Amino acid sequence: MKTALQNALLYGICDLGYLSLEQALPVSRQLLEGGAGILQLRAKGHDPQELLPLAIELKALCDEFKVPFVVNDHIELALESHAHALHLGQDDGSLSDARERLGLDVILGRSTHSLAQARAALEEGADYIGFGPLFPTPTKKGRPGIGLNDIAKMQREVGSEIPAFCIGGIKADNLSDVLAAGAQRVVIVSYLLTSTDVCSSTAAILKPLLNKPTL
Ligand code: 3NM
Repeated sequence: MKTALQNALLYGICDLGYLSLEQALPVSRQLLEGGAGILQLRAKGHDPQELLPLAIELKALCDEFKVPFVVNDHIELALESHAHALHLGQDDGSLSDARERLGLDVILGRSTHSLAQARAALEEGADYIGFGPLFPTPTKKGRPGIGLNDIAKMQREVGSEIPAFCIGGIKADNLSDVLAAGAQRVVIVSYLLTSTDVCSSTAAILKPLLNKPTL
């Protein structure tokens, strides 16, 4: 799955803040059919034990599409669902502890909110990073946008070593600015999950990502 991670340009999230449990699986399928190259289960405020059946279904879906399935925050849920990856925020514990419990094959991702944090995540052994939020976003309330100025530098220093996904407030009408600032890969949550046709919107977002120049 580490090769599939290298190929992923668009990171989709099955976020239970936007989707009901019933919608989670069919909408995730639409994200993957549209070309998302990696999929995360994000379920803030949910009891992780109750998420196990969904996590197992999403893992099987991701296996079908040969893309990594990522569990956000919950290491036990990642273990029990045999997820390909675990994503940890800045305050969610050390990557080396997670590595010890999950083994060398599991992909570990880290959220970063500055150039310094992006460098530190590379240093501590992250397999990929999120970098943002670029813009303020209702999906992660209360955080200022970090803007576009550091993307090119982050991309050169960190994104040349491990996949770096820009995140936060990205949608169709600002994607060209984000790409012009140097982004190579993006995570998009609310714009895709609130779209009337998730599969077509995902495919439309993927298109310029496939055609962008590399730095
Ligand atoms: N993490 P949307 S921003 C889940 O900066 C998340 O670490 C962020 O959702 C970070 O595409 C974010 O709806 C929300 O803005 C992304």
